[in-house]
Amino acid sequence: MEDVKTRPKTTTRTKPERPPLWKVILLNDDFTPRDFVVAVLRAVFRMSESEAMGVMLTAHRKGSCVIAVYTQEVAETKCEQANDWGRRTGYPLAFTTEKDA
Ligand code: TYC
Repeated sequence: MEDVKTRPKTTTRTKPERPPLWKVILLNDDFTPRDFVVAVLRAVFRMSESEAMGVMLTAHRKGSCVIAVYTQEVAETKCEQANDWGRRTGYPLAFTTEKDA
């Protein structure tokens, strides 16, 4: 019985790294109708009417507005979808992505 060896438990746990986040940014322009910007924000970014209105007005007044942060792939996909809406209608509506600090 004295010979029974127990192995010390040496499990090392490494915390999974959080994936870096990317911002999706709405850029102002002088031509896209406000209602259209709101409609795109609602459809692509699932915003309520009042959220979309707030974001649109911030971009309109300040030149740009951060909409949300996602993992890089989601940010890029949403940004592309939103830019497609503008392209299809001929408005210069533009969204861009940027790595979060
Ligand atoms: N500035 C546009 C106008 O006056 C409206 C607008 C707001 C366009 C925000 C783009 O990201 C934007 N019709």
